[in-house]
Amino acid sequence: MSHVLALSGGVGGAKLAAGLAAVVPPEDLTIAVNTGDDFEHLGLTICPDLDSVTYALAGLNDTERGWGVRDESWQAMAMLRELDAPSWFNLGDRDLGLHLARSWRLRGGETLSQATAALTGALGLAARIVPMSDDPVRTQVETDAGWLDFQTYFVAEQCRPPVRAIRFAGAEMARPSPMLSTALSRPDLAAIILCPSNPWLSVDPFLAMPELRAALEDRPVPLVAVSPLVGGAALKGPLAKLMAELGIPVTNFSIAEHYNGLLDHIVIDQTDADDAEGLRAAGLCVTVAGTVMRDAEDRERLARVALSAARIETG
Ligand code: FO1
Repeated sequence: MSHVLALSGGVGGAKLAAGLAAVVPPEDLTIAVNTGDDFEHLGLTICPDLDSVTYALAGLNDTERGWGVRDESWQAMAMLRELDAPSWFNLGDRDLGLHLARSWRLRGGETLSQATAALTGALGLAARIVPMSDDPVRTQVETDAGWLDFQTYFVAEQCRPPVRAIRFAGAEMARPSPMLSTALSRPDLAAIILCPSNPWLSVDPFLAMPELRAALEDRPVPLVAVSPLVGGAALKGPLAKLMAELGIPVTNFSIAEHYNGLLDHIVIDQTDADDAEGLRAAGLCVTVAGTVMRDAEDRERLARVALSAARIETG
């Protein structure tokens, strides 16, 4: 098989990334992950989306909660509360171990790419999971209370404040990570897949890096997006609320329009089959499929659908 590059955010994206990793040989797959949600907390560097993808591929993820490690214990959090230290961001004990190991590596001089390779390798993952950049990019949202860092908005404020605008601090100067750049320039690159992540919060941080946007615009291969909407709503997270607040209709047309000529093909859910005709009329190839991923079978099936949309045979 030729090389596949997937761009992913957290939870929804991580599910498709896990499906791709199950059907594409590890040497043929690069999964680049949003780092706009990353932040510094309690002296640690926390990379929620990299961790969601890592845990999903390692089978360690908590599928109920959607983030963090399953069968987690919370002793460190209990101690933090006792010590009157910040406890608004929940760090399970095993998860904390990962943040400690990453932060230790970064403080020792490794890049985020090197630290991520070491951590995913130690967890036994053969798949190439890479940060979108080794330079800091920080997603911030503008609310009535001013600009909020992403995790303050998402976790501390539970996405309650209406969002007026979004920015990606540092993106203008950020370069794609070495492994992402390598994947983009591979002569055997066959497809780029946008996982079903929030276009405004999880994919835009990638596109805000000028070098990456230009590389995607000049790509010689199909770009296939799997829509994060199901039945005109988002399965999880603030996508539908955010779109409404930004004055954008919560439809697949808005998603396609947002990517502004970048997409060749969009995979939409079967409950939105009526959108197919209009999307095709707008010049896109469309595949209608079940996009809800409840288990490994669903994840692999959707991965095969996305690959076949890019004309890659998985056997
Ligand atoms: N999301 C929450 O809603 N509450 C939390 O306390 C929380 C803790 C957390 C810890 C580690 C981690 O990797 C992710 C965590 N998330 C939490 C999810 C995180 O906020 C992500 O940004 C979302 O998954 C959006 O992609």
